[in-house]
Parts: sequence; structure tokens; C-alpha cells
Amino acid sequence: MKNLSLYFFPECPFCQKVLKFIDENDIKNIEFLDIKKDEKNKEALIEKGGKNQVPALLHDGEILYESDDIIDYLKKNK
Ligand SMILES: N[C@@H](CCC(=O)N[C@@H](CS)C(=O)NCC(=O)O)C(=O)O
Repeated sequence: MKNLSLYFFPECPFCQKVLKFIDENDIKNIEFLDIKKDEKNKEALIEKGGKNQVPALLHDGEILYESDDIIDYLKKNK
């Protein structure tokens, strides 16, 4: 599976849902980018995806928003 990046912040319940799925399915090839811890991550998310909404998954140079869509993508691509 290719490398993926997940934009998130820990207090976000939709992020927690995706993080739980990643943990339960032992998915390892994801880099985690906290948008509250580092302003640069937030700026990069807005630049790539156009909005400051998390969770957001970067794959193939594109940003995928919506926790359910991210989980579907991970199910199909893991
Ligand atoms: N329907 C979205 C909801 C995501 C959501 O509301 N995220 C919040 C943080 S918990 C957020 O980023 N809000 C800022 C915004 O939407 O601009 C999902 O399931 O991923």
C-alpha cells in the first residue's frame, strides 16, 4: 500500500473514529499530521484541500475529507 497522510487533531471525534479504524486494522503506512500542534500542517491542508476540515486523508496528491469516505478508502486500499 502507498504512503498516506492523515490530517487530524486528537480532540476531534470524527478523527478519533478514523484513528480507531487505523489502529484496529493495524495500518502502518500513514503519517499523522496534527493541525493544532503545528500551524504548518493546517496551512498545508488548506493549500492542498481548500478547507480546514479534519479528518482529511492525503492520497495520490489529493485530499479526501469525510471520516466515512476515508474509512471506505482505507478498506478498499489496505
Ligand atoms: N462530516 C465530517 C465532519 C468533520 C468535522 O466536523 N470536523 C471538525 C472537527 S471535529 C472540523 O474540522 N470542523 C471545522 C470545519 O468543518 O471547518 C466527517 O465525518 O469527517
